[in-house]
Order: sequence, then C-alpha cells, then structure tokens
Amino acid sequence: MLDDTIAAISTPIGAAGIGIVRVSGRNAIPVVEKIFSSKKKKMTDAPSHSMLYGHIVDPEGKVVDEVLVSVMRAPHSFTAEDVVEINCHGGVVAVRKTLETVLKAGARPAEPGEFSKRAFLNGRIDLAQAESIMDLISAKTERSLKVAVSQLEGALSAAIKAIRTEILGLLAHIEAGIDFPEHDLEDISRIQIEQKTKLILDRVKKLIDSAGTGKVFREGLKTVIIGKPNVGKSSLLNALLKEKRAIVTDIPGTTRDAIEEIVSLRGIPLKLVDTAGIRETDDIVEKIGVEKTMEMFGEADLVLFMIDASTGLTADDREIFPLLKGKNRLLIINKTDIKKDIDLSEAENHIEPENVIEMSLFQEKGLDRLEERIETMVYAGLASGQEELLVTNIRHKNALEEAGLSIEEVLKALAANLPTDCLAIDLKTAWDKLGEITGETVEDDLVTQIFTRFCIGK
Ligand SMILES: Nc1nc2c(ncn2[C@@H]2O[C@H](COP(=O)(O)OP(=O)(O)OP(=O)(O)O)[C@@H](O)[C@H]2O)c(=O)[nH]1
Ligand SMILES: [Mg+2]
Repeated sequence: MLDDTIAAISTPIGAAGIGIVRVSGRNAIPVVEKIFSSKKKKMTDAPSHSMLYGHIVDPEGKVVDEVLVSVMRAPHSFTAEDVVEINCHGGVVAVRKTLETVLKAGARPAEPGEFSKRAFLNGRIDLAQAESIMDLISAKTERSLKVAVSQLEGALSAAIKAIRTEILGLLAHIEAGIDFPEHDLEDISRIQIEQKTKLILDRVKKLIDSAGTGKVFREGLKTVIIGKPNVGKSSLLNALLKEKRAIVTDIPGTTRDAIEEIVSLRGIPLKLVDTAGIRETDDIVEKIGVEKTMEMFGEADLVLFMIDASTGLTADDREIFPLLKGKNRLLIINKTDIKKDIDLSEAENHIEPENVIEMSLFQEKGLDRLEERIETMVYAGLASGQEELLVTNIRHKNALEEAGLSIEEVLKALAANLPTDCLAIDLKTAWDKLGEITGETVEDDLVTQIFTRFCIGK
C-alpha cells in the first residue's frame, strides 16, 4: 500500500489566492512530470526543496493552470516519501481540474489523513505526534496551539517513553529473579521494586490528572450562561466576545434560540452559549427556546448562573438552584450598579462564596474576577508549568488509565507477597498500554481508525 502514489487537494475548497494539490509516493515526481510543462527545467533534475514554474497540461495538450511546483525528496518531506506540491490558482475549478489531471497521470486519490499516516508508517513521527496535527489545525486559541505544537514536537511521547524505559528496567530486574527461581527475590529487592513501581504510578497519574485541562484546550470548555429573562445573559456574551453578537433589549424573553460562540478567555477556548431566559411561558417559540436551554445545560462543562441584583432572588431563580447540583458552576450577580446589597444567605446554601461573582456589565465590573475564577478552575490540580505536557486526547487518557490499573495490580501483588512472575505480567501489560499512545504497540485497525478522522489532504 505504501508503494503507490497518492494525491489530494490540501487547501480548503473555494475561491482563494492559491490552492495546493499534494502528491506523495515513490512515483510522485515522474507522475507530475508527465503533466508538467516548463520551458527551462525538468522536474526529475530538480534538487530537493526547490520550486519550478510552469503549466499543468492535460493529456489532450490543453493548459489546465499556470502553477508553481515544489519538489521535496525522500526522506526530507512531510511523509518521508517524495512529495510534490502543485500551487495552482485558487478556485474550485482550477484546483479540481489539476487534481484530476494528476490522477489520470497515475496517482490515486488519498484517503483522509493518509499523508499523516504515511509519515507515521515511515517512522518520521509517532502516533501521538500524528494525532497532534489535527489538534494543531483545529486549535482555537494561542494556548491550544502551544499545547498541540509541544505534542507535535514530542513532549508527550518523550514522557511516555521515559516511563516505558523505567518499566522495562523493572521487568529486567524481576525477570532475572524468574530465571533463577531458586533465589527468589530477596526482601530488600521487593522493597526496591515497590518503591520504583510507586514512582512510575505517580508519573502515570500526573499525566491522567492533566487530561481535564488538556481536553479543554483541545475541545474548548462548554460554558452555558443561564438565568431568568432580562438578567443580562446576552450582554455577558457580548462583553466576553467584545462584539455585539446577541440582541440585547430590556424586553424579557429577547433571546429565543441558543447562540454559541468561541471565545478566547486568557487563552482558554470557551464554547460560550447564551440561552433563552428560563421561565414558564405560553409563547410557543420561547417555550422551545427554554427546552433548548435545558438541553444545553445538560451538556455544559461549566454553568454561569446569572441573577439580577436589582430584583434580588426571585421565584424563577429559586427553581434553578436545584438544577446546579453536581455541576461546575459560578453564580453571577449582575446589575450591581443599580443595587448592591442583596441577601445571599440563601444562594450560599447552593454555591460556595468563592464562586459568587458580583458584576456590573454597565460599569464593566466583575469580568476580571470571572476570568480569574474560570482560569483557576481549568488549571485546578495541575502543577504550574505543566501546560507544555498535557494529555489532550481521550485515547491517550484511556491508555494511561489502563496502564495505571495494571501498575496498581503490581503493587497489590507485592503487598500480598505473590510470586514475582505475577508482577511481570502486569508490568508488561502497562508497558504495552503506554506503547499504544506512541503507536509502538498498536493494532493496525486502530491506526486506520485514528487516521480516518483526519481531513483529506492532511
Ligand atoms: N443596569 C444594568 N443593566 C444591565 C446590565 N447588564 C445588562 N443590562 C440591561 O439589562 C437588559 C437585559 O439584558 P440582556 O443582555 O438582553 O438580558 P438577557 O438575560 O439576555 O435577557 P433574555 O434574552 O430576555 O433572557 C438590557 O436592557 C441591558 O442593557 C448591568 O450591568 N446593569
Ligand atoms: Mg438574551
């Protein structure tokens, strides 16, 4: 399968300055050479990482497009194979037609993620690095990008490799004992094994703990603003977005449909949702809006419950309190410019004081505190400076958890004084599980599954 030459459009389809058709494989250069016409140079003579000017010409001799072609020779390319990238004039037709011509000349259409898959199969990057490419493409804030880049550069892979090396060392130690059963591991040795195993477990757990934060950077923190009508929910969305996205009026029931926007809050990507105010209503559109609010509420990672300082707690607010149970939530008391002192004793039965934020969107007060609280929540439990090493991918987290369980089994076996070959089996399982993250011990099916989630042309 690695023998054939693949091609795909690697830029988004639509009108643009340029569009790129990428070709990779053993015959990438001869295939493109067949349809490339240049007065001066031949592509087969071109050195690696050079560009040639010319035209793509179809088999009937008609010019398809004026192009610049870059040639990257194996192994110094994205896929570690010969790669040719044809820079066409952007525009749906020119790029499609160029791809068609390349396919006729002997390439086959690339599957989604197939270029990255080849980079993995050819050993240029490991699986965790390949997966970070998609994160990099979809990064919504600079911090998300930083996390993806450090994974692409191998930060996570290096951490996993280091843990695997430790496990291997332990295995060697134990297996030496297995080979000479008459000298069962002495007590002192068991203590050493236990200490080392605990250290390994600790490192695995730290990575698992980082996954909550990692998921936020990869997927965004779904943050839903709820409250009764007219408290200022849409005004908060607009303030955080720094644009007048949602309609704001003094008429209760203004927002009917949920509005979702990506906001970068101190670099943390929030999927911020403004919702229809929750109240009993006979208005059919508003009723559906309220149902949608409840749906959004169910999916929220964080709920911002807003109340109005000028009215104090009302019956509508009281109905919302029980819903907040078990949710990450902040209570926002808006419109403190009208009235400041409201009785919060009742609210404090439901929400911890540090999660109560006084706000006046009119006076732009309270937004800093809100940002600070959200930032603290996202980083909770994370060692400072660990941002470079976050587990962002659920597949990686699952593998780490399974490895962690096996390592715990080792500790249990040690405590129960079980024979040493039992320890070796669980350690080997942990070693395999960690290898799945970097792709060293992974099944082909899983590799295929991972890359089909990529986009075409990547
Ligand atoms: N005094 C004062 N008024 C505010 C403040 N924030 C918002 N408002 C006003 O409150 C009214 C309602 O604001 P919205 O943002 O539309 O409220 P909402 O919660 O989205 O309302 P619905 O969409 O109807 O549920 C508008 O007239 C705002 O200008 C504030 O901090 N102080
Ligand atoms: Mg609104």
